[in-house]
Amino acid sequence: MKNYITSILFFMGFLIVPAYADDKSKAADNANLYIISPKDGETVSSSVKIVFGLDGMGVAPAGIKFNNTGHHHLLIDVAELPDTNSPIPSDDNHRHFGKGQTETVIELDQGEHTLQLILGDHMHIPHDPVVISEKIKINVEDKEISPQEKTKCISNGYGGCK
Ligand SMILES: [Cu+2]
Repeated sequence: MKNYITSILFFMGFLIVPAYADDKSKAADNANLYIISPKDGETVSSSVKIVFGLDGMGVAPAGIKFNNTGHHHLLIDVAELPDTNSPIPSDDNHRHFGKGQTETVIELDQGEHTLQLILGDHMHIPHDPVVISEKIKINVEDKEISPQEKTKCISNGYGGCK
């Protein structure tokens, strides 16, 4: 009788534990996600161009289920990773690139910011194991004004732009 109950418990445990793990999209063994630009510690202007790097896997738009692919998610100033068994949240700090983009330009306030990339599958759920980049820190300074813009401001009689 005791054996019987043990077997049932064992069997139930077997059913419950791997259930979600099996559903997750598998990452390629050699997957490597990284931020090409800006560099860690770089000082940039408030319009920041960010270039995503991914080796060992491919990029596919959201909704397209294809082995060894995913789409980029940019985590801006995210201190604590969201639950990696659920779809990545979508807000100002968690940006999705569901069309398969591999770069973007974002506006950031002056000061220090962190950037990190995480790959999500067709359902926006991180892979197993999670494909994530190192977190980099950048420093954002005042927006630079282009020479053309400066000339325009001077010719408008403002004596230059602030
Ligand atoms: Cu997504």
